[in-house]
Amino acid sequence: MDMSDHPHVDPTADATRPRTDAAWLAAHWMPYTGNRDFIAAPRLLTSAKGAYYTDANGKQVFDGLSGLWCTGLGHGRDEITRAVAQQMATLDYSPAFQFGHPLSFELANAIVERMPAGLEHVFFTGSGSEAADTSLKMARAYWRTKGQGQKTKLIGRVKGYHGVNFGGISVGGLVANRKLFGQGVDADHLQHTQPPMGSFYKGLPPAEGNGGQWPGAALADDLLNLINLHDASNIAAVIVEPFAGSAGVVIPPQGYLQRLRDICTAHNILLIFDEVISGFGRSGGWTGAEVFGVTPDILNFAKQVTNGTQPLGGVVVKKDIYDTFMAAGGPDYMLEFPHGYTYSAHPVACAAGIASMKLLAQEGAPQRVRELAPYFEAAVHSLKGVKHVADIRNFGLAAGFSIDPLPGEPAKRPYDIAMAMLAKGFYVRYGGDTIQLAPPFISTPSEIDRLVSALGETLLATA
Ligand code: PXG
Ligand code: PLP
Repeated sequence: MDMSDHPHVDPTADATRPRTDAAWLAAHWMPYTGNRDFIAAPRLLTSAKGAYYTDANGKQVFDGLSGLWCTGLGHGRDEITRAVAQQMATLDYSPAFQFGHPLSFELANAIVERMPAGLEHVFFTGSGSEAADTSLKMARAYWRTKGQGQKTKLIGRVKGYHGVNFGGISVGGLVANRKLFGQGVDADHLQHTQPPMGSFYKGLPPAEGNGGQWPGAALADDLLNLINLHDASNIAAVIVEPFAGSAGVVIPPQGYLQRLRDICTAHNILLIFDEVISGFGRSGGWTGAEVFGVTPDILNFAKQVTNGTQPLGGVVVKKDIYDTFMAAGGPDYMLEFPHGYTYSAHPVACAAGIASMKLLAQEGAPQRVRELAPYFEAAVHSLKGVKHVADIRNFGLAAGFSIDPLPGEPAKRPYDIAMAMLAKGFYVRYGGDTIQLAPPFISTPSEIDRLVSALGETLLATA
């Protein structure tokens, strides 16, 4: 068959440079991407080392978001590369159901060791979205197993992000992620905790707010309103991010998470922390739970667990939850939880996870973040008062900037800013009316300075 006039075959292609013609690029429908814009001006990264990418033109780009919040140790870490290569050559796959391999147990124990006391059993998934839906199904099944099958309603939070599967978007509170998709899973939402524009709080907003203008920790009492409305006998779980990443880095007021914990405990509702971004270093501890001093019943992770090198996520549960399923499992040959993925605890992903967890510990990554965080906080807040900056929020090595919207086009200016930053050699995240920074844990103070001053210059130059 002659393929020479097929649009996907280009006989004139230069093998030394990636193809970028529209017909070629359109074959991949890219996720969360303006595909038409990308095809018109492709942004192709071809290699990465440490805190920098190299793009298809050979230009160095600082990784101002650690990939998508997942490569805190920097790129191209030899220990992870070797572990993955060796695992590929030794056991590239083994059936996830009814069989095991030693690495998943090693990784599960390494994770449990880093969890707050009480979270003892890890269920592996392939991503954060799968972790979210797994945790929600676990919560419902837990109550049904205990004879309280009417406890099905799930409570999320406005501005929450829990991935893109049906459970996750139902509890999620970013409307753009939900509005195209119709009926989801039965859920309701707490108010968000984002302070009014112009608050410029550093770290956690105060418990009692700003002269009474801002309710602070009392926002958690919104859960009592939802309990009044739905009754706790119908509610399975509350799921929140300790601090919200995707929404533009939204930090809980002091005391907020503890108050949610207390209300959940008093009303027999499970509390789920989605730590896909806050976990394994970004918050300045192994978990946000540890840093905020509040332990959930279920904790979700992904991203940083493999330093982004392999898709892997999971759900860690309290002993009581695991024991409840085991006790209700029927005869021993029966399975206790009819759920799992072909790639749950994939051996190669587990190898990457074990190597990453070791590196995080060896390099004291959570502590390094804790030490760097005040410097980062001072740097990002130095942009207070700069053109277009409506608010700045930060925690650990994460910061969100709210950008004054262009009339009718709230997402346009952040896009323009991110593109101008890229032209200067800095990758930053734009989403909604925000710009987000999450530099690698290995960043130096001078790299943080360069990133923030480039952002300052870009803001001044943006229309
Ligand atoms: N929960 C939380 C809290 C997340 O942040 C997910 C679940 C879903 O994980 P997966 O692995 O299915 O993508 C996430 C992911 C961004 C951005 O720039 C955030 C995420 C993913 C991609 C981009 O805000 N969060
Ligand atoms: N769809 C079909 C037809 C399948 O056979 C399977 C798994 O066997 C799935 C979806 C689920 O895939 P995964 O386990 O990778 O989530």
